[in-house]
Amino acid sequence: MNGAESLVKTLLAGGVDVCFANPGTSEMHFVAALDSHPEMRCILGLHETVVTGAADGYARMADKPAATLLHLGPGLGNGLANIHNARRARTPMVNVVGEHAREHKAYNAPLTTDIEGIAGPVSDWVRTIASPDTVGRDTAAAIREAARKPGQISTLILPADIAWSPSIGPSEVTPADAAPVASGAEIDRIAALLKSGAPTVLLLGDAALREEPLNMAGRIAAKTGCSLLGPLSNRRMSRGAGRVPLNRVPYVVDMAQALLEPFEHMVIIGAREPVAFFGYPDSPSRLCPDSCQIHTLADASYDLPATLEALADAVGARQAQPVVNALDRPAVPTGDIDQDKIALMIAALLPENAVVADESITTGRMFFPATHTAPPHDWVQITGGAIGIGPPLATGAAIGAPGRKVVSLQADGSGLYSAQALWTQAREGLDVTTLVFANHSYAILQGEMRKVGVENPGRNAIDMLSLDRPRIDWVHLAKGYGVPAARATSMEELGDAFGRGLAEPGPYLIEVAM
Ligand SMILES: Cc1ncc(C[n+]2csc(CCOP(=O)(O)OP(=O)(O)O)c2C)c(N)n1
Repeated sequence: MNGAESLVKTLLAGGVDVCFANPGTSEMHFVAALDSHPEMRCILGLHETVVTGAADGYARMADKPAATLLHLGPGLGNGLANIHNARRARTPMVNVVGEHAREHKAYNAPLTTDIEGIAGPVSDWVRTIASPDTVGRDTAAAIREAARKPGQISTLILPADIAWSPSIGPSEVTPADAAPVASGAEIDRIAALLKSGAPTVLLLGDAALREEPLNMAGRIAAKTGCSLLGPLSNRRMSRGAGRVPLNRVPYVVDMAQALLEPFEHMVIIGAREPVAFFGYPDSPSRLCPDSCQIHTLADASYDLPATLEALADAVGARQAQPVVNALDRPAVPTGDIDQDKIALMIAALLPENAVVADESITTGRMFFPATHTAPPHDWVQITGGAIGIGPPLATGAAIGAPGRKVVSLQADGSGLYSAQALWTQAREGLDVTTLVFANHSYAILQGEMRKVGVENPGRNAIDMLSLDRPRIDWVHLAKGYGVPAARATSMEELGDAFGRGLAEPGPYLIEVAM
């Protein structure tokens, strides 16, 4: 057995059986090893940003890591933005990056780079495999580190000669250590705070946003009168009918400040203190009022469901009835298309148990209120602010959640960073219905420009923030990648096309004229 085979066998032994890939020459022995293991599902992405974004979407839904296969430093570099997003989401991921054969490195061939240097800032764990006999052990360590709560990025660098040399074989993967529960003393302190009646908000993040822990938080809120809130950007939220309604900290600083203003205490469970996305002149970075005390009961590395259960017990909330959303399917709106009507249409038509992948940027800023009452669904979104995750995220989510419809809510500018993920959706026959909000601009940045006081932008600024010269035709673009598509210019057309996309298996794209 060679090193590459040891690596594949160890991945499989560790439950990693999906590999998103864009290989090159230095990875050919690894490709051959993958080929001799059909139990590993290999999925080609036509750019590394598709590979890493899809691995993120997969892990968010499958609750276990995928592997990626990336070609030396430049391949890894192409995938960095979505590795960054995955790290912000605390998604587990095992990147396998090919490297030149060790002797060949000395000759400074064209693809030679400092791979560890490129990987370091976006990885929680990096290792270059040093011997064919440690491949199994190093791969097992990479999987174990990726699985460390709440989820980490492992990057394993595989020199070509180690891939092709004889190896002692795979290793067993030992499970990651159990996550801790908040201490009894801390639980009691927070319970006393909640019982005091002081205006308090629980900020819930990460695993606390799944159905059961969210329900437990709802019981605590029902019993104590505290408020519940989620961070702006989240890996995965359980939403819809029967679930506890949860709004997020708004993007716009004034709105966030207004929402947080009344609270004397913020209790953090699986999140971080909310801060503004950017700094602005004369605008704060922290969003809570200075008078608000921040209490971190548990960061995301804790066992959040068990921590919420312990807190519920401490305030006597186990039997309390949480407020949950009732199912409400509004009629599909008619007439001109606008953001509020799109939200209502989603609530009207979203299938039960759908997965919503959200990179809708400006158009989707207010999608949450109207979609609380849709049937139960999961919502995954861009987490690290690096745009271009939407099409791959939806692609990976569809592979990680087979049998569930994925609805991809996509801003046009962001979608163009990784539109070729549509080809992977077509090739794999993935059940993804994409709505592209075609405002033909970087609308969010036009707003940011106004915020810095530029009311009448000139030619350079207009050209940097608009996409309409020429307009991109998403219907042809999608069809070119093998995805059937339609354009909607009214709510009637949009409702029909969305219904069609949801009814038919496989990918479908609708360009929504905004
Ligand atoms: C990787 C990366 N490059 C650039 C940016 C800067 N940026 C933020 S939003 C944006 C444009 C978004 O436009 P679009 O996706 O069309 O959203 P809209 O606001 O129009 O809905 C850009 C370029 C970024 N956030 N991430």
